[in-house]
Amino acid sequence: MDNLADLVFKLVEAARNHEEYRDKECINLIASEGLKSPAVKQMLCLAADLEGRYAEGENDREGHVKKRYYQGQKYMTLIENYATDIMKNLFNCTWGDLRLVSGTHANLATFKGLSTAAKNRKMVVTPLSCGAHISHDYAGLAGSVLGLENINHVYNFEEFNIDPDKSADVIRAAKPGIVTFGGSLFLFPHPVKELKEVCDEVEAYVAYDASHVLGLIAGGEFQDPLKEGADFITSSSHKTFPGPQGGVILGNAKDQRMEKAIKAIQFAIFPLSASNTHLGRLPAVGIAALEMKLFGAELAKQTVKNAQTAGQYLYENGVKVVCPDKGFTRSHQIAVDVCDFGGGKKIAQDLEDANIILNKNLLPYNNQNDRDNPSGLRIGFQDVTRRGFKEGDIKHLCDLMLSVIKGKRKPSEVKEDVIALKKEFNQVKYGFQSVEEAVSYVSKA
Ligand code: DSN
Repeated sequence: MDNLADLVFKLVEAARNHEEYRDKECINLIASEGLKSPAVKQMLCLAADLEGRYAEGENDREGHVKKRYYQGQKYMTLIENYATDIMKNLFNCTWGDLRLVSGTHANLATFKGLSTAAKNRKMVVTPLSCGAHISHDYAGLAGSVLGLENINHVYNFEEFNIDPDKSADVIRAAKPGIVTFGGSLFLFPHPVKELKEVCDEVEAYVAYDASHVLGLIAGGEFQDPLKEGADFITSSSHKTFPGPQGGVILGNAKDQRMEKAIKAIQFAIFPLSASNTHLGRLPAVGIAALEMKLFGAELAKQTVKNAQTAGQYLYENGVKVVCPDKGFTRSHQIAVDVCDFGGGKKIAQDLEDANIILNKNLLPYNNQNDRDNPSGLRIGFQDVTRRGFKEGDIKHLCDLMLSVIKGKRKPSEVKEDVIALKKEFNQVKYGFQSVEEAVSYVSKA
């Protein structure tokens, strides 16, 4: 091992190099990463003291601070209440909780809370192989941490979606306490409204993991799960919703059934799964929510348009993009099968060598034991869209990708073009350049 001085030197150098590499020289197509505006980044810096403080205790039925166990909280309480109210306003609901440090934490608290509020510990979920997040699965926190009994929705491989009729039969037979929707490979809205009646019939709580699509929901470009009948949204705050890394749970405290569940979820947050809740990110969440309120519709529309444009263009140029008959996607992502070109692992690496960053992905019909070499790629367009890419720019980017995928050019040559393209899109759009600009905008509105 290096001596301490060398380690520190290398650590600082790696951190600097990372900023240059990923922020300035690479094009980011990882579907789970968001792009924060300068105002959101500035707000994070302005909240530097808050980042080191402690707050723990109980919240009330509006998601406001009820009790804290430390002194010195007077502004921290206001900050938490205001940020929560801004998110409630954006998603048109009466209760929210921002104390979660990630989307997985939001799922942990929600599934734990609902498993005590619900009549049993059975949970119907999307199969992991079909795009559910690992936290929904028996192999992840739902099964291995919380000991919930998982039963799978029936998934239609051709539609890339849950089969509503067959899943209704599964729910009717299993009579679960919880039904979940949403996930990580998430191309089309899930059948929430179609399955709401049967969930009510068996008295199941409905939780919808919106981590990937929260920004699209805010922009009105994807199904609104609460309107369609979900009881709770669980989400991270840093994917298509371009805030700082964190988590959120949203719902409506509209009756005794919901109040019982909210109380159980709040208990699952504190004291069960969080002590300090990392408040330094909360002012920045509020700024990101304001940006989504003002610019979210335009951003979400262009994001989906860009994803569909890429789907169409790659497909027309000989790459198997899934679901051509369905317009490829209604979200920020597309899924591509590159088995004809060497598989997901090889192509993701070749593209990384060309400074185009995305992830290999198992597709539902792949051998699920061969996680290292799936045939798929998952490609997300939320980052490039926020940098200002329109349809023509997306086609240009696809041309660069195609030249690598088809082996027509060396990745190291394409890399120079990628760095040049990235330089043309070095500003963040659909947001504010500073906190002052955000404040002055709302005060004039
Ligand atoms: N695993 C992440 C994703 O890429 O979808 C979500 O936590």
